[in-house]
Amino acid sequence: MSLIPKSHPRAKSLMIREKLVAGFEKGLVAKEGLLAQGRGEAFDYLIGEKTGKSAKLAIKVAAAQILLADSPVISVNGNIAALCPKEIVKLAKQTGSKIEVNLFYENEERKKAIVKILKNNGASEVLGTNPTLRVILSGIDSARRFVDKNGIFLADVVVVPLEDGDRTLALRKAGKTVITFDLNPLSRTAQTSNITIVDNVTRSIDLLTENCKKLSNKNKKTLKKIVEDFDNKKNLSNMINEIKNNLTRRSRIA
Ligand code: PTJ
Repeated sequence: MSLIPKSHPRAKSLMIREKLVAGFEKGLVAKEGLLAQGRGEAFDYLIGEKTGKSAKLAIKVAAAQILLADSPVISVNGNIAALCPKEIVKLAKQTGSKIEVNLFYENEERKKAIVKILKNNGASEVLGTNPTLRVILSGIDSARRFVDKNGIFLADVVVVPLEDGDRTLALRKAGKTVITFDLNPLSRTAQTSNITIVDNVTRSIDLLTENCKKLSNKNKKTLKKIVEDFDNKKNLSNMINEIKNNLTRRSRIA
């Protein structure tokens, strides 16, 4: 049972933290994942802990891009498995995407725990665990280089929530379109992805699924136009302005 009173002004943020700590205790999250959460929380504070205009636009474009994909894959790490396993499976089912476990801090036990929680939440198949299908994605030194031959290796569009910059770049070099969730608009991941959703993944993952559902009856031409009209760099710059305006508003109150 949660020890956080619902009336606490920072209840939502503290509950997300609790989820991650519970995920750590269940063997899903790396120790470093707790630090990554802290980094995210700081940026979430700066964006006002809400899904801003730029994030909403990126979500719509990401949805169009996933619907246009021939072979979309959602990459899952420890933090994502702890924070939103049910929502990941829902997105995968809505879009026909494959799910692949891919870890920065490789650990077989943790991988098994992640697969288990995804399956408990309805995933029929989780890639990234069969050693005979393991291939190397060049340009990465971390364990993230090991990918599934039928998953990320083959994918044209890869959703990589909470990522590290090296792999984003390697995926781009391998010709893949990369969609990421990252609360830090200045991170290498945010800056090198094709579509960056600067928002807390726990707030926006369902919005992405809803947008996929809403756009699923649109024709290819309409979806392509949504993607082609989008400029990630410009959107990130708008996002930074949203943070600036938020801080200016707060400095007036203080
Ligand atoms: O489970 P593993 O072994 O694959 O490890 C996963 C972590 C997250 C530990 C690993 O990928 C890592 O070290 O990530 P970084 O380099 O710390 O980057 C994490 C990024 O995610 C940072 O830019 C954070 O601001 C951002 N972030 C943290 N929590 C959230 C988030 N973005 C969106 N939603 C969040 N809840």
